[in-house]
Amino acid sequence: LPVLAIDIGGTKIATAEVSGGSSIANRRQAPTPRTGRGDDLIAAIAELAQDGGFGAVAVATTGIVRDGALTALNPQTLPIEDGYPLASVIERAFGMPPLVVNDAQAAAWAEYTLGAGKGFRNFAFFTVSTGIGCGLVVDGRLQSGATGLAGHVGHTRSEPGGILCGCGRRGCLETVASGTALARLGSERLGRKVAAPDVFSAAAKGNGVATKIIAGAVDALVNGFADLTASVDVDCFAIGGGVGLAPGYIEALRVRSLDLPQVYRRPIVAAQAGADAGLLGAAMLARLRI
Ligand code: BMX
Ligand code: ZN
Repeated sequence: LPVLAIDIGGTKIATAEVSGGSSIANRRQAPTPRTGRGDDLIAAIAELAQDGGFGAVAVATTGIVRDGALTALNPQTLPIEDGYPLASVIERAFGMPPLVVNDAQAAAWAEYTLGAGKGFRNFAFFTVSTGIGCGLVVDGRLQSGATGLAGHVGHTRSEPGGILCGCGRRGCLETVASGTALARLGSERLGRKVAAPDVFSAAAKGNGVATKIIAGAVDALVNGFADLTASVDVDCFAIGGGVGLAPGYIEALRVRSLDLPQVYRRPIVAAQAGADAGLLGAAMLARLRI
């Protein structure tokens, strides 16, 4: 029987049926209800997925997952009540206890097992989307940590004295380089309300302000990679997410990384499972658990 896989992001929710490890069918998606109420997420999922006929249910979600409960580290990325009992609510809706894992951790596992991270023992996957997520495989093991916080590199300090992040710290990488950050910086500096893709298209048309915003984000990310490499000696970085997979973005990261001292430089590649890595990784982890 296929696994029902659900990916809850800050911008969209996707569901799909995953069979035989990596084949995806009936992929559907809808905007994430950003109401702060967990039950609204469940209602959106129930609209997308039919119930029944599944061997397991797997959920990848933005935020910190601890014992099946979901808490936002940055409520601006996904507003949600603290400790929302996601696993038990999904179990009630779909009739079986789901596997629940952070979205970037799930995607890291998919990329490590069958995608861009294959063959590396220490591997990092970054999603640059609404927020900045990161999943880490260290010595062949996916890291989630005792409280689910492992890999939240989007909340390491990038800009001392920078703006307050939704997590409560100042100048987090996520405040500088996420899709949300690009939209905010773009709106402030371009003098009109823009979304992250508008900043990219302005830069593509030669707008200097937009080009500078993206360069700042790229620089912050590459230095985040260097910090992580200094911490756990990452062998390879794979990049996903709507911003991360924007045309030219990975090349910009590579070019900027050439300015780093050689010792910190690592391959930077595109995630192979693309936008489905979270769905696939969660499904794979659910199968491992069975
Ligand atoms: C945030 C954090 C991470 C998540 C990352 C990417 C929340 C709600 N989320 O740093 O757990 O992995 O964003 O999330 O605190 P996405 O929604 O952009 O995929
Ligand atoms: Zn933060």
